Amino acid sequence: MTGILPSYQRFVNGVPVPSISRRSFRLREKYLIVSVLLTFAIVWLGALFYLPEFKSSSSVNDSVYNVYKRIQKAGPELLMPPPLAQHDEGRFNVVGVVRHGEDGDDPHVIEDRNRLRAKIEEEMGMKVLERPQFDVAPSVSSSKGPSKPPVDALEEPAVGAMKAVSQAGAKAMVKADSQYVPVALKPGANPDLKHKLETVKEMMRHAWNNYKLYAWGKNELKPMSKRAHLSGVFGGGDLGATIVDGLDTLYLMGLMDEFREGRDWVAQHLNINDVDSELSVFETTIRFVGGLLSCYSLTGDSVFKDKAAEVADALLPAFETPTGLPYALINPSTKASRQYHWAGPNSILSELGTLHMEFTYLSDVTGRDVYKKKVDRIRETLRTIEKPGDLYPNFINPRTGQWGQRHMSLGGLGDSFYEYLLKSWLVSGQADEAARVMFDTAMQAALDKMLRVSPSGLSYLAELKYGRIFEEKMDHLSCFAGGMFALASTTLENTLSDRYMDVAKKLTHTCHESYARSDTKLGPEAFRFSGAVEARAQKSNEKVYLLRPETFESYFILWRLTKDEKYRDWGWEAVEALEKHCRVDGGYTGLLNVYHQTPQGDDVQQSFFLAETLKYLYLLFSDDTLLPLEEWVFNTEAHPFPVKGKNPLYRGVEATDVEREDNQL
Ligand code: DMJ
Repeated sequence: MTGILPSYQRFVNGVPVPSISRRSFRLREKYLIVSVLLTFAIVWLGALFYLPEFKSSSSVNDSVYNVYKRIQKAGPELLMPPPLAQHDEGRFNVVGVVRHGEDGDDPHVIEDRNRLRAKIEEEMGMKVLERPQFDVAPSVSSSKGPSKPPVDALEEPAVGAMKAVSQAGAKAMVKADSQYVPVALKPGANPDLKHKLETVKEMMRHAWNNYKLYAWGKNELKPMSKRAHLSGVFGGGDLGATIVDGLDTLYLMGLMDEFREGRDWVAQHLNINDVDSELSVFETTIRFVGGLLSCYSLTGDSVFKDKAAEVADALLPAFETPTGLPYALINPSTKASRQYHWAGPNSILSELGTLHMEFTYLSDVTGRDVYKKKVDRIRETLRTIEKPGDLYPNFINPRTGQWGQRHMSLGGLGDSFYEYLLKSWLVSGQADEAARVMFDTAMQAALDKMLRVSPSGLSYLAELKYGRIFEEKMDHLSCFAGGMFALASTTLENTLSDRYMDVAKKLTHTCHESYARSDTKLGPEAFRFSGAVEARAQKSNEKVYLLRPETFESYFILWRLTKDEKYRDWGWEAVEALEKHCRVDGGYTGLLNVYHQTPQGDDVQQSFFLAETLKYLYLLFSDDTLLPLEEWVFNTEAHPFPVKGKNPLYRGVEATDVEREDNQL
């Protein structure tokens, strides 16, 4: 019977050939069968070879694994040597700077590794990348100890040596993987100081842990409602502003576990190009580019450098204006730029003038000129433009290069432009002389026209409009000026030096008074001098305290430069006030009215509280060897940058040929 099962009827020369057993295959079929068998064999062998963990489950696999091991033993010609054991990675090469796998590596291993790398690169036509050598600072007590400092250790036995190396290392090249070892106090330091440092460090932990708990990856924390704070200057994206801004403070305090989790977030999740809303060019530069560059100089971890360049690249379209002065806002996705509605067609002086340090340093560490060219152009426009009474109005139109209304201030809208003239000169190793000249000229005019003295003798910086005093008011933001004038005084001997130091002390005293005259002992957002009112806010929007750092910044700089104990005392008063009024279960909040005994919170933990406020308070109680002022310059967000030519952690590179070509475009 036929037909129950389908039979594969074949014909040879027209004659049916019924039996399948006697049937022979066509050539195409043979190929098919052979290739199926071959594929199966390759997959099976491949699995055995590449998945050696199968070795325990089969004796055949065992032997494959043994072959693999034998090949590995046959030498570095065939396989890359395994990475060093974790405990061998950090070598205490010089005190203050850690280098990886340098002296302790067997020279044969290094040579073999290089030969193998060259061979792979030649044969495969691709570049072999180094395994990232990220590690945190080593134990301070041993040259070969665990790879991070004890979390609570503030002391380092070899502080003297660290200083020596910093100085001797001024001209030395530093390897890309060198790290800064932060040390807050000499051994045997005063227990009171130690207690103060521990207190500030614990505040940082409280701020960080709550952000981590309730708003991780978002920009800021609402510490009272315990959720993310979404509005603000960072657009609508999840850019982890608190992480990026707070990282170098964690590092300097030796909070290495926290630093590591922040660093990993940056590596895996910081993607500015995903953001489809408007960011402030200025805020993104000072907090993100500045924070990342600072971490790069401290650690040598190239993740930070690469991310800083990625962020800056996203901002570049904002500079496409006839004068090169950037617009205020940019959308990284659409690349559309615009101004703030309230500023009309104008850009803001303190914003466009506070990019110089970050963009110049970024060019030096990447070898890409594009960033430096942008800020050099801004500088040139401002240097050559006519300036009313040697001062710079707060508004300028980037399309026409014309000043907007003639409002001048060392507070909001003007402040950090002047700060960056001084600091660009300092961080360049005093090479950027044009900046210093612009600074001294403008400051002479500012002191002549803006500096006022109240009836009771308090000095303050008032605001000008069309050359006249506009308001007898000083912003909290202007309180950075004490530190700025003190730095200007001690870094260059000129006809203004003595005046600068005198003004620095007087302004800082006034800012302290604005704190001392409030019920909370925290300073208002702005304070006035009119009639009987001195150093006190009058309008309700002036009575807020936003966790700002400027007054403590001046305490810190003046402490370092004068050694007058009162600055430390004032800083401690501030710590106690912050703990009493701003600390809540979920972090730290700003206050709505500093003149209330029990003020209401504003429910925002600003990212600059971690970047600046706590950092300056910590540095105020630490030894001068932690970020010495001759070797580090703080950007306006308190991110420390190494001084070029003086600090071996500057990490500048020569442009490669590719980058040189790129730079010419
Ligand atoms: C910070 O973002 C910077 O210090 C900026 O220059 C001014 N304002 C805040 C802190 O108050």
